[in-house]
Amino acid sequence: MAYFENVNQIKFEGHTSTNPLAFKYYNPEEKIAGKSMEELLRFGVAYWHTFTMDGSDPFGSGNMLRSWDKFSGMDLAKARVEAAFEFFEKINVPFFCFHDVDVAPEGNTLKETYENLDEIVEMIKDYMSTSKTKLLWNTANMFSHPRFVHGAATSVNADVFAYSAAKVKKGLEVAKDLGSENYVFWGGREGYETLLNTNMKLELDNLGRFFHMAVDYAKEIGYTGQFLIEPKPKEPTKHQYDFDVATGLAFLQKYDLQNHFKFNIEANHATLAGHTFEHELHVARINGMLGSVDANQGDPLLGWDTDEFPTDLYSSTLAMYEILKNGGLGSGGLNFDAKVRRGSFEPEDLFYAHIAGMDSFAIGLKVAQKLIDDKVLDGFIEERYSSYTTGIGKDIVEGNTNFHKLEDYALQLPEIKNTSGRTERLKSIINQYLLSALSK
Ligand code: XUL
Ligand code: CO
Repeated sequence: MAYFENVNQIKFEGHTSTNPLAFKYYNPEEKIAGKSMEELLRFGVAYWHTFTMDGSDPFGSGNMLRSWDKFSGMDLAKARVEAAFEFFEKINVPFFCFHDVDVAPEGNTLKETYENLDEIVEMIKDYMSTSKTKLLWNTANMFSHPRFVHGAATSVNADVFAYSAAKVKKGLEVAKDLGSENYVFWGGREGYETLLNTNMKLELDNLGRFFHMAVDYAKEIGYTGQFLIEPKPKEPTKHQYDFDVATGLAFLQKYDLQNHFKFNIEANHATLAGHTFEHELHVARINGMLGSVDANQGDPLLGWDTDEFPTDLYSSTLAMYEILKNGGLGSGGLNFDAKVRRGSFEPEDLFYAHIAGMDSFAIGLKVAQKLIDDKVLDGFIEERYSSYTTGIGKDIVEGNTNFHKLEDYALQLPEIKNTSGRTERLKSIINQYLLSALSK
């Protein structure tokens, strides 16, 4: 059965195409610095936003028109798998991602939940055997069910800690079974509402213990995918422990977990933390911790995680710049953790949204590669820091000086001269590069 019968295979038609169901910039085979766009961008579809999300918000009920919604229970779960693989093929993505509860309904007991999941995972495995679409990552949803009201691995309740461990144990088995390239931990309710009732030290120590047990279990079963932490500062919890990359990194270092994890960086989480997307990518990159990306964008006029499809070319360019500088994403990818707006409720909107996101990152990739080839920023930055390549600057970076010598040097300095940072000039160069890429 076809769930998207009005849509055929989405193809690349180039930037002059007026066909709404075609890529204008994303050409999977096109080579950028020797690698195909498909290999470099590694796009993924988020199962939850595309096949499970119904459009409901705190003020209104579900309104998405989804032909699989005529089913319920396990039949609905199976119909979603069929629809998902039809969608993956038509939009031509190499990856998808899911939470356990996105693909299979919870049963009345944990055992029943496992049985439901096993059945659907078998079906997914079957589809994957003939599909080019692979699993970028899976994860356990440990935030929706009321049992997680006080968190999962940081819950006040040891029974919830144990239940969460069981869910992640199962998730790692599923990851191994489906050949998932990564396993994600997003701490949905791993945080606190008020310090008046919170033992933060115990909660963080427990989170450290939980991650060590996950690392041990992956080793035990021979699962070799990359572990990823996805930072987010707030929502649903007022304060979340994995606030941003810097906070997450300090946590991993404190609990001696830094060699087992990297970060999955989401654009909208970065902006909620008061950072740009590229800031978070950069902090991860310079620490060797950039693992994967949840590609979306927020709305500067709204204060929450709006999870919009990414269409901001400035942001996609600076993001791709970081990713290229990182030498790519390794086993990671660009997962569209993004949902269509409530008003975009028709099934075709799922295609328009992904096309918009994929084209935006394809443009970002092209412009970023050109900025790197032409050493636009590298050249400027190299020159800006040139005082550290000779004389006293060289002594500083090579560790050949101390406060005594520096004081002697400062005392005999005539006049200190600084040069302009040229922010506006650099921004206008980026605009120039963006516009010239768009006209090709
Ligand atoms: C929530 C979010 C999650 C994670 C996976 O803000 O980003 O969907 O990506 O749990
Ligand atoms: Co996310």
